Amino acid sequence: LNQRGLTIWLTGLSASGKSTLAVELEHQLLRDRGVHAYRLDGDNVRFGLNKDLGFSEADRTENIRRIAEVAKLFADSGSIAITSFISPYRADRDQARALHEVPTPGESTGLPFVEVYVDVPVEVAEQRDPKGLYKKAREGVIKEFTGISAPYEAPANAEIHIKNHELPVMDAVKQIIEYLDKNGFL
Ligand code: GGZ
Repeated sequence: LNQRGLTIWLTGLSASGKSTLAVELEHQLLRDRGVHAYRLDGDNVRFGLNKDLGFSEADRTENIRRIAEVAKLFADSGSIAITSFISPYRADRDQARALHEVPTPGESTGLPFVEVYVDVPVEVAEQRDPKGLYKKAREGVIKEFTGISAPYEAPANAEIHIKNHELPVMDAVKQIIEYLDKNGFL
């Protein structure tokens, strides 16, 4: 048995719907496909492993670096790692990709890295504002808020581009599962 996994890397603004998508994707992979999937998100990473990190550019870079290393371990163990972080900097996402795709010594191939751009216009995310964070960012209470006072560098070559405004979550998940099927990952 030599079954290796992969990492599905979601990127997008706060309130773009990454978490909802990740939860449903994990659920369908487990329930319908019987493959093991594990979600990494703010709740289980930023409050644990990365609780020493904030939202400066350097801290976000370190946040993403550690998450990429952990995702790679899950993928290497045969799981599908699903990461759900803003990951606003293109260079950081490219590093995460390289970490997976470049074979480690002793392996002949790297691990697949599937970047998913969860795309909603910032106006839509701000309109949703489920936690009132955009409002606080506008008021200057939260500094360096992605999309308002800190950058979001949209992916140019993501494997999957989900236009997530007014797209039902089931359709978005379907788009990802179809990609995985078509590429022989499931
Ligand atoms: C962006 C922030 C900030 C700032 C707190 N900028 O909607 P949420 O609440 O649940 O998701 C956001 C989350 C972003 O953490 P990530 O680890 O995904 O960010 S990154 O990949 O950039 O490291 C938001 C909340 O944390 N949050 N302050 N200044 N989002």
